[in-house]
Amino acid sequence: MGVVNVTPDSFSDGGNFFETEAAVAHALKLVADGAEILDIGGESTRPGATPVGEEEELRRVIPVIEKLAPQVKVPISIDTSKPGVALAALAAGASIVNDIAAATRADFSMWKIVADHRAGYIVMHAQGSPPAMQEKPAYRDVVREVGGFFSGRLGRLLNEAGVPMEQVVIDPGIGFGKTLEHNLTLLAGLKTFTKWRRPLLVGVSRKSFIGQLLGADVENRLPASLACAVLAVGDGANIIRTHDVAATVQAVRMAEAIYSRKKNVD
Ligand code: 7PJ
Repeated sequence: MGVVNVTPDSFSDGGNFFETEAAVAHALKLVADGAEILDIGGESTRPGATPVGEEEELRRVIPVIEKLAPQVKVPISIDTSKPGVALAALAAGASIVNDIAAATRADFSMWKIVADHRAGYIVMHAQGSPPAMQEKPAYRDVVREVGGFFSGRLGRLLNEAGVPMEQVVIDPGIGFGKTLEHNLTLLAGLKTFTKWRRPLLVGVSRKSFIGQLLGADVENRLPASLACAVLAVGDGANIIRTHDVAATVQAVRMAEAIYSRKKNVD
């Protein structure tokens, strides 16, 4: 899954022609590099980031999805916490909702939209919401608690909103309300999350826990991101969310070739 950020700080300073064109061009490059899903996001979820209003988020992402959808065969996911943005994105040609606020969602409107559109739905774990989530993350047993969240949520999606399991991807939400120790423990325990028999998504690309462990700044985290991706695939991850598609595809393809032979000899 290739990341396409449509935020003014990554391109120009308004939801204008150039910003849209740059995002579309970037997305097409990611597909050429081997991305099999495009994740379009218009709101930064970095810890401490200021939230973006719905109107502004729509202005950023919808023109990109409208332009991109007719040009690509890969599914487009919308990275959003807002039901209104998800709805407009599905109408514009997206087919997956990447719900980064799945854990704190109180109302059912997002799930109803997913059910009505028969869209894919990424249920990502988080403790708290982006502005404050890194202030004091706390778990007794992070792998158990994230697993408990998936169990509860898959049941509610089906029973309360009519979203069948087949539409759902699970994601432990690396970096979302987690300390360095929590992130490493989740990655070490990833195999546990294969028991739901749903595709497992992992997003580690350039994240700050890599900087915390290794002291690498954000431009120099690719080797560690690839190490995480390779290990995650070995433990059953099916989708790797990344900014660096070409490098990640190469690392993951090599890992898969070796892992698949390992299974044959056990
Ligand atoms: C994730 C995401 C992730 C899913 C971001 C960043 C933060 N969506 N959106 N999983 N991370 N599903 O890329 O640093 O891990 S934004």
